Amino acid sequence: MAATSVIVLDRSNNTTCTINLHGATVVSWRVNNQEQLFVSKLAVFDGKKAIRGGIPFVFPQFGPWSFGPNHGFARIVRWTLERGPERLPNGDVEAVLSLMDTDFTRSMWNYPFRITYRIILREKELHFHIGVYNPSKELAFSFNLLLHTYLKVPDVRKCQITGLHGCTFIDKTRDGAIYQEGREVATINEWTDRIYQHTSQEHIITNVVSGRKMRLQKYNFPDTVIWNPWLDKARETPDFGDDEYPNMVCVEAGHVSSPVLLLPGTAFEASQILQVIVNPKR
Ligand code: TA6
Repeated sequence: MAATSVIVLDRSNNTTCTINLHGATVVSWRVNNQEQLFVSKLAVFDGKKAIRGGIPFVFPQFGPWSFGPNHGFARIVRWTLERGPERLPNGDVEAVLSLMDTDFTRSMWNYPFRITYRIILREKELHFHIGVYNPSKELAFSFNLLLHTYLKVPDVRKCQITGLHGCTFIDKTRDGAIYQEGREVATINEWTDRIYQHTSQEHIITNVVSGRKMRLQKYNFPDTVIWNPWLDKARETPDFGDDEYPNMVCVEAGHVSSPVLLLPGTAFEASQILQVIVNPKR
């Protein structure tokens, strides 16, 4: 019997987080039974490709890669459950996942590495702590790292995203041309695929599920990717329903516009916190 691929963190009060070991993909985060993440109805769970939605783990490459698949291999390999799910004294529930190099990964990227990925489910928050370690004694390596977060929204055209004003961004819908964000809050009314550089440590996304706001805080993730395929790209994507683009927005914390250089024997750490803002005043 195949070992389980799905880990459920249950904090009671209908607050749960479900993680698929394929790609360490968080596939569900329910707060008082309200799903916060978008997963396409056409998502594939055959272990052959990335799950279309939730929060896939992007490493060692963001975007096209001459050595392997788009967005690297971490989101299409099976991770290990190191610890948990475990209830902490304060009621939070945590699990620790890990990934290390294998023949498969070394066939594309010939470096030893260790990743630990700690996920903590709090009352209205989901915390992500990532450690990338270079166990080599002589080889340094460089990598991108990004959490490819698909937020579920009633209508993406009503969302406003803070924390991007004044930032330079690479616009992948305009052949990678570089612009500066002039708007106080960014909105999405067309195909959007932007790598914003040196963004604020905090973004607020309005009009997520139940019309609430989502706070995204990030540490050691200097960049933020904003993506919505809109209709034409959705039509071109087999595991994305043609009618689904209004109900999602990707706000992706990452270290992508420049690679992380990891010297032998050293580690890199980065974190993200997602928080459902219940009190609209905050
Ligand atoms: O994060 C945005 C992006 O880089 C878009 O260009 C789009 O390709 C998206 O990732 C999804 O990529 P995927 O390989 O999962 O289809």
